[in-house]
Parts: sequence; C-alpha cells; structure tokens
Amino acid sequence: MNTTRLTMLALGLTLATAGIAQAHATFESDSAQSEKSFKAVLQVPHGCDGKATTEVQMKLPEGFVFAQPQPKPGWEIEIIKGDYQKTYDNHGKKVSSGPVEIRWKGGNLPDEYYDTFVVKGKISGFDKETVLAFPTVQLCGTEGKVLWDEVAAEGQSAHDLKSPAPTVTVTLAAAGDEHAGHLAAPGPVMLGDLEISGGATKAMLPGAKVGGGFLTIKNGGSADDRLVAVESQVAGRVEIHEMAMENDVMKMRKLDDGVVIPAGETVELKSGGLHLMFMQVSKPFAEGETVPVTLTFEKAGKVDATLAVGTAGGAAAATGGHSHH
Ligand SMILES: [Cu+2]
Repeated sequence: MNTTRLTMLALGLTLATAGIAQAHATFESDSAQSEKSFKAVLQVPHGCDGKATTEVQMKLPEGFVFAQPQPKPGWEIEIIKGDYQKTYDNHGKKVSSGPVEIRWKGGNLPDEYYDTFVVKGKISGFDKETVLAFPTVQLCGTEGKVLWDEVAAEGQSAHDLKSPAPTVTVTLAAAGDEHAGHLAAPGPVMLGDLEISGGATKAMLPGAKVGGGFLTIKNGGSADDRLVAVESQVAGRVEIHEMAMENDVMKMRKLDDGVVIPAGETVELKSGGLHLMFMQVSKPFAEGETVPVTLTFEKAGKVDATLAVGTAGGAAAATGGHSHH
C-alpha cells in the first residue's frame, strides 16, 4: 500500500467518524411511568473512533430498581450491586439494595454495526416528573473510550451537551386509567399532601362553547402549594377564574398566577367564587357524563381528576356569572 492510499484512507475514516459523532447513545423509548416497569433499551450507534466496542457500562439511577439485564449472546454480563438511597416495596417486601450498575463485557461490536443493550427494572418513588440519567461508558479494547455521562443542568437542554447520558423522562401514573367507568362518582384523588374532591360541572346548552367547573382542594401538608394550570382533552383551554365585585358589578377575572392552596387549608372552587372555565368546548357537557381534567400544582406536580356533569339548572345556578363569556 503506498502513502497516498494510506492518507486517503485515514482521511476517509476521519470524515466518517466526524459525520456520525453526532449519533449519541440513547434509549429506544425515552419516557416511562412511575410505579411501572421500564425496559431500558440502550442503542449504541457506533464504536470509538472506528474501533469496535468491547464493553458497555451503564450506571442505574436512584428510582430505577430491581433491575435485570437481558442475557446477550457473545457478551458476559456483570451486575454490580449496592445500596439504594431509599427503600422500595417489591411485592410487599422492603428492599433497600440491588443492582446499581450493569456491565456488558467481552463482546465485539464493530464500528459499522448498531446494537442494543437491555435492562428491565421498575421506576419507583417519584412524586413529580423527573428526567433520569443513566451515565454510560463505552469501551473499545484498552484504548478507545466514549463517555455518555453528561447530565443537563436545570434549565439546560440536553441538545447542548456534547456527550449526553441516555435519559428517560418519568411521568406520574395517570389516574385516568382507572376511571373508565364514567358514571362512577369521582372519589377523592390524592397527590402528595393534596386531596382533590367534589369535582363537578353542569350540563351545557346545545352549541355552548364555555362551561364552568368546580372542585375542592385540601392541603394537608405544611407548605403552601399553588394550582397553576388546568388542562382537559374536551376543551381547547381551561382557565382559572374568580368572581369579584368591581364597582358594584360582579365580574369574572382570569387568574394568570393560579390559586394558592395554603398549608393546612381547604380551597373550594365553587359557584359564585373561584372556578375553572372550560373554553372552546368541543361537545357540550351532558348530564351523567364526566369531564376529565389534569391539574398542575407548582410543587406537587400533575394529577388527573374527574368532574361529574350535573343538571343544567340546579346546583348550577352556578352558571350565573358565566353568561358573560
Ligand atoms: Cu369564568
């Protein structure tokens, strides 16, 4: 082989590596639900600067518990155990230690191939949406090494990182899964120290686009929280309103900062006072149905709740002020 060919070959390699250096090691699925099992499928898109991958080490974050790697032909698997920071419930058994790192060793994954490395575990112990990072090291023989260990700081985008750790976004279990039986009266829903109950709304007239909603929020904790946003799949948007006297006229006002739920107190969203306002309702609420809402609290996070649709008149003399809309 002459010098020119060697140079070209080297050049070609450099270009190829530069081109794919953008492909990070990531998970096939990047979202998971708390208190559910999660199959972390790590995708390794290339080797280290052209060298074949021979080992992959993945650290498991707190909250990804009872981990079990999937056997992988051609690779030896080492499970490193350690203490969890918290204690977890495994089918009634308290567990405070388990796998904290998985190492796939002695394999050979050429640079031009792609492969996956699988660990199943349970996502547990979260009270708010959380991004979990799994710092990973990719080794290529004794020389090559790629670290996938950068974790985005709060407010920073993972896209700004050069070698981001694979992450999964943990969301809280949707209470919505359970209330399929739509005639059941909505029971209280708990979210941390908050108890949400008494969800109600009224049947709307045909063609109506706006409806009010009511519920009671009890804060059993020692810190104030704040209802900051409400969403519903049945409305284009949901606002938080209050009724207030202004120059002897009862007016509705949108609360852009939401509603404070003081520690140890109960706040009622009810007729003639604070209420939810469903705007751009796609199909008028009908008596006997339920309306799903997702409430977002500043500290406690998100929770699903249900409003029962009552008669148009009755308790709904509530509507009173809503005719303004
Ligand atoms: Cu209103």
